[in-house]
Amino acid sequence: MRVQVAIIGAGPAGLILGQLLHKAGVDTIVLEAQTPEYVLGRIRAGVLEQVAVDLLDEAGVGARMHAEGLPHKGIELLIGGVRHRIDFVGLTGGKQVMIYGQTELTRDLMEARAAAGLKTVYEAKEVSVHDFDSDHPRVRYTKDGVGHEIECDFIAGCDGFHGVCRASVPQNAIANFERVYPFGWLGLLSDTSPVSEELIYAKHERGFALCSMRSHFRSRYYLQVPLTEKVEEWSDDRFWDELRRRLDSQAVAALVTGPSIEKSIAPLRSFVAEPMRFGRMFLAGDAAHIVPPTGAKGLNLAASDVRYLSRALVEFYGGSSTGINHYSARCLRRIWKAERFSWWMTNLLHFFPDTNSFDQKALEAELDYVVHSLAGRTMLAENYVGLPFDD
Ligand code: FAS
Ligand code: PHB
Repeated sequence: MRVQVAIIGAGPAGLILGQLLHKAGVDTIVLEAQTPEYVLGRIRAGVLEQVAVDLLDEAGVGARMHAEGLPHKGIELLIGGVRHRIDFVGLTGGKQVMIYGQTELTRDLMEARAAAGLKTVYEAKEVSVHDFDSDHPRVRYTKDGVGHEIECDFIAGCDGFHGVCRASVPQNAIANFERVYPFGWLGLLSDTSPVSEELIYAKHERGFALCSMRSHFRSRYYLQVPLTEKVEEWSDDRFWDELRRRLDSQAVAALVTGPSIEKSIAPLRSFVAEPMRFGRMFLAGDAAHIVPPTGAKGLNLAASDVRYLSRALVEFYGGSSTGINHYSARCLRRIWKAERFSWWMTNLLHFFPDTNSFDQKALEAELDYVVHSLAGRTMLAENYVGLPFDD
């Protein structure tokens, strides 16, 4: 089989790329290790930057997002029991974010790809990538025990942090930058009305908490927990009790509890692999970088990479290699700004058990400065809503 671009991974990065290339007449195949149900069952991101919203519109999959998504004009920081609103619209000249779950976004993309009759192989096993340092890369996989080989012009490694593409790059050709945090996020999804109109990021001596949502009827909550915690040790009641301890009386009074429909613990990590291009193979999304979810950047960075990559590949087929030659540098400049913001938000809002007392006090002073300074609130707001592209 031959295609122009073989996309590994049917998460947001792979599916958005597939849609954008399809609209430009570039033929693709998507190879996904899991079933569609498994991919949709992973509860992940909830916040879309305007650039991601625009890209989904460009990909032709924005209708349900605009119908069901919730535009948000700010967030609240709850620090020492005091709320500080970060007014996105006022601080960024009108920018805002869209609350729309990654699960729904992925469902929309899956349906659009199927409706267009584009080839996607789910449960593709033993995927391997070959000769990406030549002009004739190939991808191999098995499906139902039958081996297949795909000849292509390019391989898009959209296969996430544990994927095969980055792992196939020789060690001496890639540099990894990483920070692992000494805690995780215990997340709970419930069909209950959200505790507030906007997201609440709470810093508490017992640990960080986040009150988010997916709609007016479905809420998403997170608690910072030690890495030693096991999700099976957290009953719903224990979760709700701990969340109440970290919120103010206004939120506690408004909290509607109910049975969890999903509960999981995610580790927190900052990670970047450089470069993101290896001959005819490009990494995009979590395959190349990971951020702690504190800044709500993971999915948005995947969209950002794919915006650059789709344009570069279309340019190549139009006769210019400028885009593919600049892909890695352009992505990394934006990625590192989002990595810095996510690392900064994580340091400011979490309780670090082993941080020395001076550093802890300095972080508290920094947060106090940020929420009481126009410059500090503006910096937070313009990074949270998403920095402009410097195309
Ligand atoms: P993904 O990991 O979503 O997709 C990669 C796909 O490749 C997967 O479907 C995988 O099955 C497939 N794959 C892997 N190896 C393969 C192989 N060898 N062959 C074929 N297919 C293969 N971001 C936020 O903004 N907010 C959040 O709250 C948030 N929470 C998260 C919680 C968790 C537990 C995780 C892991 C991530 C979270 N993220 C969050 C980040 C997340 O949203 C990612 O940024 C987003 O999924 C990135 O999309 P992709 O790059 O497409 O990677
Ligand atoms: C979510 O709703 O899942 C969410 C929102 C904001 C974050 C992280 C996760 O910073």
